[in-house]
Amino acid sequence: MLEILNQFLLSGRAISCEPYGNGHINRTYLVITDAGRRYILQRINDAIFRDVEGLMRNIALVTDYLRAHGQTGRNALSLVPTKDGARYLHSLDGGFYRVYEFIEDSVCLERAENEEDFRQSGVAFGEFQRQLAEFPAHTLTETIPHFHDTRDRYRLFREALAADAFQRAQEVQPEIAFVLSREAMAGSMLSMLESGALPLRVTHNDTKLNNVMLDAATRKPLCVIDLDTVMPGLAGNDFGDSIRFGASTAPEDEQDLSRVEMSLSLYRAYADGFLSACGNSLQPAELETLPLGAMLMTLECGVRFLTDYLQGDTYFRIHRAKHNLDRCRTQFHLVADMERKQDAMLNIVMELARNAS
Ligand code: ADP
Ligand code: GN1
Ligand code: MG
Repeated sequence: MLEILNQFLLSGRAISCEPYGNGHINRTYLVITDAGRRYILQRINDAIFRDVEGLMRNIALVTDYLRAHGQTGRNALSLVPTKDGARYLHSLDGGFYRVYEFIEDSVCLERAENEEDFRQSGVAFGEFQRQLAEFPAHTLTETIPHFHDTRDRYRLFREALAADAFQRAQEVQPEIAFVLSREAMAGSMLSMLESGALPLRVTHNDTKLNNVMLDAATRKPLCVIDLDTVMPGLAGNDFGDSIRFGASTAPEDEQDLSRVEMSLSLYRAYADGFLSACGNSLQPAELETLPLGAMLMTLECGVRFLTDYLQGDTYFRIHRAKHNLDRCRTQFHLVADMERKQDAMLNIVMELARNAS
């Protein structure tokens, strides 16, 4: 690793490089130099992101745009170039590496410790949405085609089920039934996009709480990170993925399902932050689909975990046997809970949107 780091324009010489964070996709390391500077090194998962050049161009375009529009210092991710002036390194070991400035004096949460932190993460993603409202979407590469195409996720699930390459289908019959009974819902938002009822926006597409940095002292948002999936998408999906992860009362891989619930007060806190930051820029049809976005993103994520389980855990990094199955079960438990709470979810959005306008 130190050899790889030596090819980036760091301030000082790297003296340590340790695995860092809880991402499921890339490999992330915290780097410290003898000049006392810290950096984030990432090995990009090029099995998942097939077009690394396009991906890194996206990140440069978005971060340059944010900086040009006033997001300086800790308010935007900063790529550190290689000594050759490139945005990333294609190393001799075959890996693709990038380095970011470490965002100092910040916190990155796996769980909402309180409602206010979760509200502030809503502000961060709402601002992100608003800041990129005029961004030329056509300049972005689609880094993972059909990423939040829930219909297509169902197609891939059916393929994995038919193949059942690891003979795991038998043990997950209740989960399979859960997926199949909700297929009608899968295409609902995309159909609205296709009919012109919903606009396409530049969205983040991975709005987990641990993709937001808050200032450690003020607990106010600094910036949004993990820009690998910034692509044209739906506002409801970005809102929904935040709720999926952050409004749950338990971690994504909780094994005791009695602890897993979609908290309406966390939901309200997030919706409040998100809408206060971007509310006026959303169309009425988008507002109405925010609760549906939460259900769909949670269903889709559960389907993805289950598909990966059926396929032998090749996509999401696992840390124990059946990890993806545990993750899938929390997601379906949350979907069922959201189905019961959908009227309340819609009322909250409508009430907050009225107050914001
Ligand atoms: P993944 O795609 O694998 O989720 P992320 O880009 O989200 O990777 O990074 C993983 C974790 O590393 C984040 O959740 C955060 O804790 C930390 N991290 C990433 N970039 C930075 C940064 N620039 N400064 C500080 N911490 C960071
Ligand atoms: C992955 O990269 P990370 O850990 O932030 C995944 C998301 C899933 C999430 C589930 C590129 O996010 O789509 O919602 O895991 N990212 C990709 O925790 O597939
Ligand atoms: Mg992440």
